[in-house]
Amino acid sequence: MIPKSHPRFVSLMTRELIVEGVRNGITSTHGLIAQGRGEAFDYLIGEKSMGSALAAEKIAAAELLIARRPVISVNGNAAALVPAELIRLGEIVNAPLEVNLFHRTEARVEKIIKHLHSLGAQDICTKSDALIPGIDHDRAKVDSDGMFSADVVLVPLEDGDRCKALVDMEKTVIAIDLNPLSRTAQCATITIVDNIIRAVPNISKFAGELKALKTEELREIVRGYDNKKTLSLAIDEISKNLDSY
Ligand code: PTJ
Repeated sequence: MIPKSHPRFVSLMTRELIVEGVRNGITSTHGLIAQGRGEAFDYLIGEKSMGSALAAEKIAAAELLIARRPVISVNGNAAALVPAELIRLGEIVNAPLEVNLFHRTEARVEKIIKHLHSLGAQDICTKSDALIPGIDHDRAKVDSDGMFSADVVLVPLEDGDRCKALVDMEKTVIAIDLNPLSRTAQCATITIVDNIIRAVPNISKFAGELKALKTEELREIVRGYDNKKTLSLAIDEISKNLDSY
């Protein structure tokens, strides 16, 4: 039992969720390594949402609201860390969830779908009847009515190859990745350099605030968005944070 007074309470509890995810067969063992890598970047970031991340989260919310067919991709780490928050975001922006795994096994897909249903998810794309072009074997499997035909896809902790393949399909790809240098971060349309545990509630908050706007007003918000600039601002903010030590 980790006491709330522990200075690293949030970080340690997040680890617990990932470990529990692995124990329950939801998260892949590779997810532990991914989390460790993410933690290292979060440490450099200062474990808070940077200004550049908040700006990207607002743009992401607007894009999800503008979308005709938005889809939220859920992998084993996301399902362990923020399942209820992803369901809530899906409800706010009217986007189904779709379980999409890098280390895919049908057993894990089923367990994650069951887990999401048990938390109240109503709208989950469950078919795997289409393939993302250019990606080999199981990692390419998607739902023809879900990610395959989506115009905007939110991909937390995505693999670089698949991120690029989704961009090549001319989708707007919103990535959440604590590493601003990763291939995913570099190739996504919108990169949110933030921890998924902060990013998803932030996007929901912005989406709630923007929901009443007309589509043209939302388009005005996203107009001129420059992802290279966002990434460079994120790196600047990390450097400044390091300079303060
Ligand atoms: O459940 P699966 O099979 O789909 O597998 C999921 C993982 C995450 C294991 C898989 O996609 C993978 O191996 O990812 P990578 O290539 O290790 O990339 C994970 C990226 O996410 C890295 O750039 C990490 O810095 C970042 N990351 C890790 N934890 C977090 C994070 N970004 C945001 N929030 C986190 N909590």
